[in-house]
Amino acid sequence: MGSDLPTFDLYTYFRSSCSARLRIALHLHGIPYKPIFVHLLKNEQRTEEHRALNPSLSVPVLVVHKTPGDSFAIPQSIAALQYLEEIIPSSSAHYRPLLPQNPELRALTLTLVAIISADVQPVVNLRVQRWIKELDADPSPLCRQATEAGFAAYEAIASKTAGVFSVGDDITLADVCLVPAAWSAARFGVDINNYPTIARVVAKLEEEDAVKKAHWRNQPDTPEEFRQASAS
Ligand SMILES: N[C@@H](CCC(=O)N[C@@H](CS)C(=O)NCC(=O)O)C(=O)O
Repeated sequence: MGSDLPTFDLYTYFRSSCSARLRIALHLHGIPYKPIFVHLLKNEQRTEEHRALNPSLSVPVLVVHKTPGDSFAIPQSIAALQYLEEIIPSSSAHYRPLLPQNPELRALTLTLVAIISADVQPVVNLRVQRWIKELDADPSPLCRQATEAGFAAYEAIASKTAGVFSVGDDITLADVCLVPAAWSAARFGVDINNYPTIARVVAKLEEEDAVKKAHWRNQPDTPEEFRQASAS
């Protein structure tokens, strides 16, 4: 990495869609990071050590080392994505804006980001699925329904804004959030082909090296049985 940026640690879990947003963005920028693995099924997000870093008891957390001895943590994925947008100077080799300059397109990009990050993911999150199971109910129908409702909204907007990607022909933060949501959707039995713009854009995104590197099947903490060269 060039000397123009801080160094980064990323608290991540292979199957976390929110962590995948950061992995994709960091790879798109070509910024190396040190992954620190938090096993969600083993409740490592609920330790006192993790609470001190992230009171929301979740991943990702992006830790920014500005100078030796001067670090801070960003414990929300969208805030971390936005931070990266703001600190990388246009003179940097890592500069690759993921938010359009045009205010209208930027607003539409952030609308798509919010559909995934505020309307869909919180409903399908691990802790919500666990709460539903505690009521002796099956969380799968709710996960599918919340994803389908969010994808219908995303499709309605992206069908008007998309070029090669969700908004125009450049990858934006909308795409960074969409592709991990599509991986989760597959687990919930959602047929992505019901959303033609989403299906087309996700297929294109999956050709990107940054997305391949960030894929949940390709992480150092991915268990052996999930490792596969080309699966969703
Ligand atoms: N709004 C948060 C959501 C983070 C979140 O829910 N992360 C999930 C993984 S995608 C998590 O850590 N879940 C652990 C749990 O629910 O116990 C963000 O965007 O960072």
